[in-house]
Amino acid sequence: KVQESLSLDQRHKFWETQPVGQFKDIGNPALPEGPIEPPTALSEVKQEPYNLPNLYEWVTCDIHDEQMCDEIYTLLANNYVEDDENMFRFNYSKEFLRWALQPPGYFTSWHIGVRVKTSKKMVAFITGVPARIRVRDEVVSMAEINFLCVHKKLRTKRLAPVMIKEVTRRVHLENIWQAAYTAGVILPTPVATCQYWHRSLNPKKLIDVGFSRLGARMTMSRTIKLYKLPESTVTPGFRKMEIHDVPAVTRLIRNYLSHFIVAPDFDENDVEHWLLPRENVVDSYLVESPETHEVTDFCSFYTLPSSILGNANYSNLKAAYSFYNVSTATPLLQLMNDALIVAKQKDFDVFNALDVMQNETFLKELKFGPGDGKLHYYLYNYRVRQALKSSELGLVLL
Ligand code: NHW
Repeated sequence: KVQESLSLDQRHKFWETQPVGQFKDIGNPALPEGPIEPPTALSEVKQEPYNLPNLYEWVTCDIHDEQMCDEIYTLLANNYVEDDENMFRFNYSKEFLRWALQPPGYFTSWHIGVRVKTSKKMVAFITGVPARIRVRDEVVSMAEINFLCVHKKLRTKRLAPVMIKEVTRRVHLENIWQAAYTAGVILPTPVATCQYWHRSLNPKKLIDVGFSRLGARMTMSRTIKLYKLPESTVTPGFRKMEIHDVPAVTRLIRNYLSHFIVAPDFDENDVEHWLLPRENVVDSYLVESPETHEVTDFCSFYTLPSSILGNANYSNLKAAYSFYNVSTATPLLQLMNDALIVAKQKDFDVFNALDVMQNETFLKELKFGPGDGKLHYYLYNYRVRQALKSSELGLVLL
């Protein structure tokens, strides 16, 4: 709480210049919802890249290129997001990065690196991918911005604002004027603030590496028993999603997401890309009614391990992140319990979920515990009049 009020008075030299909701405008009823600035003519978009400090150069990253993919992977594995205590750091896999960066209609020009001119070492990165995102009843073409990273040795030199302006320029060149992104830090101005919840699958390891602690009056063996799950799933007709399920899953998801204020507008191509299972990247299951063969329910999670920093026994934490889930016939609680069971079978250590969509209805009952730290959702050049509740969000970014 203290942190939040501090941040509201802080000056944001860069963000104050950008078309985003400003702190001083919070709650001003005179400001309309929608784009903050109108699009400009494409001919008026700056044609040359922004200037970088002299030692550095821009590079457009072809993620198909194995060596390029290695360089990006290494930059992120060593310099991307850590928890507040610097005990864990996201370790996105190369297959994951290829998936995240190449959805239908992606632009290579939005995958932007910065190299040291002399050594060619990759020292910074930012990406965008195109998405149609609905806000209330408007479907808006946006860029989803992710993987902003500056090498640890180059921090606080105002490189991030240049990276953000450059990706903005390249998004504008494709005639797109809005963006969505999430961050753990407070910037002007969140459209919603969410919390992560964690469900232990391998409590002994989680405690050993300092991810969680033994509860009060708990022993290790009682804790292991508390989190024990059945060997196999319980819902009849629960199975892995296959390519022929794409039309049915698309219908199910579209209908479900229509209930939220901000949500992606998925078509069949998007569903095939984002939700068809990919080994070690994304897992999706559905319930096919044994009687009618109708697809009635769906659940999915993505694989995002974290490096464990400075533990003698373990170096990798295997985490599953809840993605999109829809229940129409199976209670959501039972569906998600089956998701936990398959995640356990696949040897994940922990199952994470945000309190978005209807997730609050199962978190406590399925023994998720609240995490520290928040995740804030932002829109660029799109004002929403009032901050949304996390349960009004139907969007999960990677
Ligand atoms: S959030 C993950 C961000 N990455 C990390 O946390 C990795 C570890 N940290 C770093 O690499 C998911 C650096 O600390 C970074 C900042 C690079 C974060 N978003 O260069 P300076 C995403 O990738 C502002 C936005 O000196 P630095 C989403 C900060 O408030 N802004 O800092 C990305 C300050 O501005 P202010 C952020 O520590 C969304 C300025 O940067 C930010 O060396 C991007 C300081 O720059 C963050 N996470 O580097 C926006 N963190 O005004 C997309 C700091 O306050 C917008 N800052 O003075 C849309 C663009 C497309 C529009 C299309 C129409």
